[in-house]
Amino acid sequence: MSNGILYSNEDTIAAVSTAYGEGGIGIVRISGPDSLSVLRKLFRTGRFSVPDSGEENINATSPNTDATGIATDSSVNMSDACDIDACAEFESRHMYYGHIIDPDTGEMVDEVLAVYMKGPHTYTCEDVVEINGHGSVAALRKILALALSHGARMAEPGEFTRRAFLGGRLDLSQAEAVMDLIEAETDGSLSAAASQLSGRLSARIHELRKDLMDILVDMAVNMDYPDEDIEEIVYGKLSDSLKGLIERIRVLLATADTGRLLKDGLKVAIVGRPNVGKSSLLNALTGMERAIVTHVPGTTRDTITETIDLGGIPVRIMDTAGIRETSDEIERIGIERSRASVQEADLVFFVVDGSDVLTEEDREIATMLKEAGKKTLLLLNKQDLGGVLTEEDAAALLPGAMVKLTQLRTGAADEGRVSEVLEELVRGMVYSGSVKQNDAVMITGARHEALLTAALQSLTDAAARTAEGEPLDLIEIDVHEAYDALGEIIGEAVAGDVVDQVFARFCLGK
Ligand SMILES: Nc1nc2c(ncn2[C@@H]2O[C@H](COP(=O)(O)OP(=O)(O)OP(=O)(O)O)[C@@H](O)[C@H]2O)c(=O)[nH]1
Ligand SMILES: [Mg+2]
Repeated sequence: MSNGILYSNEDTIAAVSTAYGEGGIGIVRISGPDSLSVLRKLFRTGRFSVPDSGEENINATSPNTDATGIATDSSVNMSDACDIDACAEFESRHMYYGHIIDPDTGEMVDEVLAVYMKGPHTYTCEDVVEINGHGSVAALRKILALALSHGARMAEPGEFTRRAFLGGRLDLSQAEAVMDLIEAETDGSLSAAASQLSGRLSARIHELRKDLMDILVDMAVNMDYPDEDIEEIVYGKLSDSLKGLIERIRVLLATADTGRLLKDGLKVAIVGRPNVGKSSLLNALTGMERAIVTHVPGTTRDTITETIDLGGIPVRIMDTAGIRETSDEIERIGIERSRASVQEADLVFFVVDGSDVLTEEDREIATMLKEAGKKTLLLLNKQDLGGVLTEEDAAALLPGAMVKLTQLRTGAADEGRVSEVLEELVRGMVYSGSVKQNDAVMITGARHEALLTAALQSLTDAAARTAEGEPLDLIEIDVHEAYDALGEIIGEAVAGDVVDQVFARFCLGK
């Protein structure tokens, strides 16, 4: 493997699978053949009581007596807890109440619920144990450390999902969807990831590959038993099939722009000269007092970024320092950042004071935006003070930009509507009219897009060769390339380093 890690399914891995930090619960996950034996060494069922407390305390029970996971009236004391063989059979998929005990010291680490899931119908296709402890960083670390010193090794990032892939439960595109799902920030990103995880993209790829295989078989037959009389029919049929497949791949690829937006979101830079209402716009969009707003020009010095959900698309909004000539060192650096954020942005909100005449600064910013060639929405703000600038002025300032009249003064009556208007606008700008978010199979990954593009190219070459009447064995090479490229999307016959790259994105514990 390219990163030097030897992946083997024969060992047992463990990791904290919930986010590090304080939480109601936290989960240590263990997967592999020794999962249950690790659990047995650490876990004692029933209530835990301190020895010599005067209570009746030695009554370790088999977990079977409490298959519902509800606390029983059994209890164990520390010395009993050290008796590692005292835990009897665990029934698969039953939750057991008990404690994690350090077998070496008898120390009670955490009160937990533990579940053992026998493979292969588990997340990893292996025996899996999950220990639900309190979400304390220290306790989770300790439970993990105990698991590691009693038969498990630390999981690599993404290794649980990698095992699901190697076990054949998920194909590569579904494994990628797991990470997309974890990272999803909006309903839109979530449903795109969930659809991919459910295998809708995989199914579409399988259909395409099946049809390509039919073509390859037909071609092979005709190559083996060439029949001059039907040559025209063979080429005609081949040409039709290729055209159909090319069209279907095109339709799929057409979803890539929307898919990418749903997954990666959209970056929007708010720019303008000082005091026009940029921070007021950020606050209106986020619905909170995120940035300081004052009447003093030059209030915002640094770039402030906040993510919001606009119509299902995660939108990262960057409020920037007002752009002007300045001798102030800090402000100057802030303005450099404003310019940089324009370069980074997919979309620019350019705010001008619509109640005032245009200034030289407005024109300079407009020139910068023209040069950057970014899609821009021009907001003529402060309409409540009386509109001085007209839509014609705006069109002259930045030809091609969309224009909106706004009033963003805090507390102004229509402040809330700004986000609605902008949402409508962002949707209109980014969704290519024909794509419906919910019912289409969507391409959300750059890797998938590149492979589909490669397949499309190979098939286009094949179609051109067919039209030229070139020999079938040449055409076959192109069709085969397309077949392989599509296979790589779902992880069929892919090289180990591709798999490594896919799982390198994953977090620990997944
Ligand atoms: N009357 C009126 N005042 C507004 C409107 N929008 C913003 N303001 C006011 O204009 C002033 C500047 O607003 P900010 O949002 O801080 O402007 P900015 O563009 O972020 O300014 P800098 O950070 O200095 O570049 C504040 O006093 C706002 O309340 C508006 O639509 N109408
Ligand atoms: Mg500001």
